[in-house]
Amino acid sequence: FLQLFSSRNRPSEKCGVLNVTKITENGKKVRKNWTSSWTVLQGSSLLFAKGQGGGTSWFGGSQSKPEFTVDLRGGSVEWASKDKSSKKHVIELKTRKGTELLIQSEIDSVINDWYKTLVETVNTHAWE
Ligand code: I3S
Repeated sequence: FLQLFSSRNRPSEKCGVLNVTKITENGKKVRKNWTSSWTVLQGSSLLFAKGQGGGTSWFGGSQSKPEFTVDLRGGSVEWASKDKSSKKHVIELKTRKGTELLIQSEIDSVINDWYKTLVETVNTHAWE
């Protein structure tokens, strides 16, 4: 995981801290559980590692293992409708396998950048 982070920044790579929750897993609705996650996009994979209280002690430690990964190929990205969350700046990600995630940041520019990058990623890898 650290290797991913320290590798050269190609356009298909991006990382940062986002608020994340699953809302559906394999087509089944799951309970929301917003957590702050270190998020890394590499190619068509989006990796999440759980943060701890906003600190950085997990970084580089045993907890820097990805918590979960989603494959964006064949998935979709859109701004979440109001009924999905009361939060501002929420993106809804759907994977081909029927997992739905919400990702959010309080910071406009951060979430807008992620939106652009994720849309590009889905478009680039749509037919693989
Ligand atoms: O879509 P919901 O059910 O209103 O989502 C809220 C709940 O998940 C809530 O937790 P509880 O499961 O303890 O009720 C969360 O604290 C809220 O953040 C969720 O709503 P938002 O609108 O923040 O996504």
